[in-house]
Amino acid sequence: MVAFLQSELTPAPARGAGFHVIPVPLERTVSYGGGARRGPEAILAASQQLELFDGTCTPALGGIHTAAAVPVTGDDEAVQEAIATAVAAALDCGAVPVLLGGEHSVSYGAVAAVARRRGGDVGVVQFDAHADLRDTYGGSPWSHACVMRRVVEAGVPLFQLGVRSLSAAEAEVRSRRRIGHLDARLLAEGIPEGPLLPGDFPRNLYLTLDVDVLDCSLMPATGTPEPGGLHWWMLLRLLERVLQGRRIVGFDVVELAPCEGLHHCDYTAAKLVYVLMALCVRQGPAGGNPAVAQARTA
Ligand SMILES: [Mn+2]
Repeated sequence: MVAFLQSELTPAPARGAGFHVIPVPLERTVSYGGGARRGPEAILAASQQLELFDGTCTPALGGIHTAAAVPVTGDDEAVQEAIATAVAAALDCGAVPVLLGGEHSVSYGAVAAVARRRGGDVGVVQFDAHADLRDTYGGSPWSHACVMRRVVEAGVPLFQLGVRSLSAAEAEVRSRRRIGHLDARLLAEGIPEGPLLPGDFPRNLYLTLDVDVLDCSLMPATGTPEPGGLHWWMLLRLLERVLQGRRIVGFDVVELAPCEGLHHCDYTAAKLVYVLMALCVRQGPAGGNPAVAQARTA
């Protein structure tokens, strides 16, 4: 596997890098189209085409280290623990962990590691077509369709954007657990005025971006595509609005299932990763890494 943006940069060593890119080629509980295990490799390959300057800053100057892919061969608990270990290693280096999925289940181990480190002072903001709040799916509690249920059960606050597909039981979980949300149907009318997150939502955010939050015309290369999704500038505006007064302490981009001939999807996912790195730089470093601050002024 090539390193993220290796075409433009000498890959940074783990210590001192502002970002640790962590590939997690997990594909275990596919419910419709397959291929998510090839997502990380496709994002890394497409990253070679990115422009270093994103129009506002040059996030790559913060130093990007691409870690070894997380082993995904053990049982579900072992895989989540391996993900948590890789994320903890990034946090130990003062870097922002950047996970490349793989199916959405990978977020759980990452959120667990970040929450452990932050003493629970972290909230998850999920961009997704689906609520992913099922108790079990296809017989597994570790299915991609259950990952946010596991997160809220761990006591981590959750806010959802772009959802347009959920079961009646998931809707009930949302209201019982008071999970905040801005669904795609409402966002189609425009982004509401005022703060998007509740005032008491944690200041430290872990962002999880399921690429199927994007409209399926823009992002057909995903396991469970849904019409009526977000378009590029809407997604970027939402990210900026959500981050006002808050900061990113880790993020993931998941569920890219590359399709032969649809290379714009791989590139869109890679660009999303880089846009999120730029937001980290603009909003302030997660781990206090001076390299990220340097990229802000460069
Ligand atoms: Mn999802």
